[in-house]
Amino acid sequence: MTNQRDIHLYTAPTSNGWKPIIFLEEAGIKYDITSVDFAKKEQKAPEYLKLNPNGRIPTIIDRSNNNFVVFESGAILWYLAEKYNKFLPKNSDDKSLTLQWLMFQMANIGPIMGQAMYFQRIAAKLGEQHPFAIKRYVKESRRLMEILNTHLKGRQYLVADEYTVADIATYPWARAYYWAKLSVDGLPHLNAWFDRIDAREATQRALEIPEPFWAFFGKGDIEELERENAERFKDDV
Ligand SMILES: N[C@@H](CCC(=O)N[C@@H](CS)C(=O)NCC(=O)O)C(=O)O
Repeated sequence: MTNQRDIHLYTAPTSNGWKPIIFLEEAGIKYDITSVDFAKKEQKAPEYLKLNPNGRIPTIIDRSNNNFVVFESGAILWYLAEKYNKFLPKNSDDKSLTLQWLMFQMANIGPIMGQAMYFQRIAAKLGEQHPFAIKRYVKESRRLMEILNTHLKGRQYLVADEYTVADIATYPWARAYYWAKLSVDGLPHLNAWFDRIDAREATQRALEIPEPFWAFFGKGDIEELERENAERFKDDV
């Protein structure tokens, strides 16, 4: 007899790291979790690189499928959606739309907002000032938020008025606009979508696993959290 659960998740409290947690909490699936400590560079350890060659979180191992490993948060969400038959529309066009918005998050919102966050909250804090990069990434991030806002007009969720993996991927990024020093003023449909997802208990519970990082959402001692977070990346400069 073993108490091991099917899914073993390696993650950390970040926008990408929360995606599989949101899925699993929403779907009511029990899972094992290993919190990866960036301060100790655990994401770059040789053992971890065998699971995730990119040296980043999240990663899952599916013990019920010959320890099949999945890395890249979008691929993890898709794998879980197919495995558990949740948060993925049945209709093939809606399924394609879900993949399109998931790709939009993975290829645009994540990388661009991630750089807006990095240059302002990490590089600047470590003494690297790059105003042009900041201007570019914040402007691009705002443009991406405007695209979401336009698309969400008259819609409850990104696709087919149901909560899908596209919402699950996009929310922990877009909702962290504070950390990217990005204004979402004047974007009523995006803000209404935030309110709708903020009201989902399982999603909010997920944001406290493996531990909260409230600074992403403008709460807590921002100065201290910013300092602590930047410290983890001090070898970058
Ligand atoms: N495209 C990857 C990006 C993963 C990623 O950048 N993860 C960040 C946290 S949000 C990370 O592990 N950072 C640690 C590092 O850069 O060493 C995914 O979506 O899984």
